[in-house]
Amino acid sequence: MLRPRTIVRHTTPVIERDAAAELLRDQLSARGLGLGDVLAELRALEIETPSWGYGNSGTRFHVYPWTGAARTVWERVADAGLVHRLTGACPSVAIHIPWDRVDDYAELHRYAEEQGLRLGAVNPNLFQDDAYRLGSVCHPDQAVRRQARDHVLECVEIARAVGSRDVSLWLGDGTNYPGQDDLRARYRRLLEALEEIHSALDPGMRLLVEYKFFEPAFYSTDLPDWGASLLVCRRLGPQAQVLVDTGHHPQGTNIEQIVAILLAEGALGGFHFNNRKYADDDLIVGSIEPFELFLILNEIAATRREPATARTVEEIAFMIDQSHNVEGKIDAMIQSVVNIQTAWAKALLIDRDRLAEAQQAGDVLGAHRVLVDAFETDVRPLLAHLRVEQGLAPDPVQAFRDGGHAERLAIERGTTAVASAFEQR
Ligand code: PSV
Ligand code: MN
Repeated sequence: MLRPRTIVRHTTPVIERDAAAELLRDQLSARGLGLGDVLAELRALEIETPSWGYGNSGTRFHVYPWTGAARTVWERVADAGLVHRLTGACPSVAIHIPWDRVDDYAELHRYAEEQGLRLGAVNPNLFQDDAYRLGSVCHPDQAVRRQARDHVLECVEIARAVGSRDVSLWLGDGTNYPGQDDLRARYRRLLEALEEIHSALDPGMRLLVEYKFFEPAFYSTDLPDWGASLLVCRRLGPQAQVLVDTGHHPQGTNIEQIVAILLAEGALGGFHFNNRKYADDDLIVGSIEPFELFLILNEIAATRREPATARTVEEIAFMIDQSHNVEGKIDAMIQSVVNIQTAWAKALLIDRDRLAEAQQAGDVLGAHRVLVDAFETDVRPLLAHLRVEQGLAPDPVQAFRDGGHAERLAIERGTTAVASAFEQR
């Protein structure tokens, strides 16, 4: 039974806010952590947002245009700049070519800098040309393979021109029916193309190899899982690393274990964070499975200081890859950033000594409770503290909503009629 609710309206008295701060300090010191150290770790987390998350997008059924949504690459970069100004945590924006193609990349680079941003990962598009009906770099026709490879090489050039470290590769390649193509031949074609692309990278640049188990192909996918990506990366060399998109696994997959193994192998290059309920839903990060997000970030937090994994952890690209179909773009992006920061803060609060002791003693429930204890800690005061200390509003989603940004963008940009989901992403 639920008792009837009594609604009490009050503003939080200072004494209660101080009590929250006290509680937080107690919680930290009980775990042997200092507030300053935790804040430093929180400040260190940089999240890259995707240009394509700021434009209109939809499903194959319909695209609902959002008033004020970005229409050009310049507007997408401007929106990413606004997200960074409100969160203090998103200093780079990923671009997708040709969606973000411009004549002068030096100008785009300068424009991003004016917005307080770097241009981040460059994403080739190997799934939208008519020529790619049977695949891109795995296509049976050598001319199509060459077209695909040349496009990725163009992206390497763009990355070079804008000072970006990463080219982030996802293929839509695969087959729809058994017998449609020779699976081993497709794998050979894949390796051949990626070897050439990898050898075009400058020292310090990386090729991030993303996998996905289905879609748009439904029988076989040429890079279906982390194992295939890792095998390919191993063939290519240390400048190739695996990219984990959290929406790209079958239901029930233990993603945090994949992350743990890739970390141990020094092969985790980055994430595409989003959330899913059924397929590759590209929903707001942490909106459906916040515990999963916490467990993924736990693996990162646990290994960030270990000599064997510290270097890999330092270089991980924490990127968001989501599209907003029925909600606004910018506040939803900020919500994703907040959810990642929340999960990261909780992961930092795990009492690692107690956890190790319980694990060593075979105390199954005890070990589990250490994780749950951190997950259930209210880290909102901690994150609010972090933001206020950086001169930001304590709640960046609210700051966006109160700041008149949506209204201003609606006046400046209006509503854009859109043709199809992918054309506008
Ligand atoms: C494919 O589903 C994907 O996750 C890849 O990262 C693409 O680049 C992106 O989505 C396109 O929206
Ligand atoms: Mn992705």
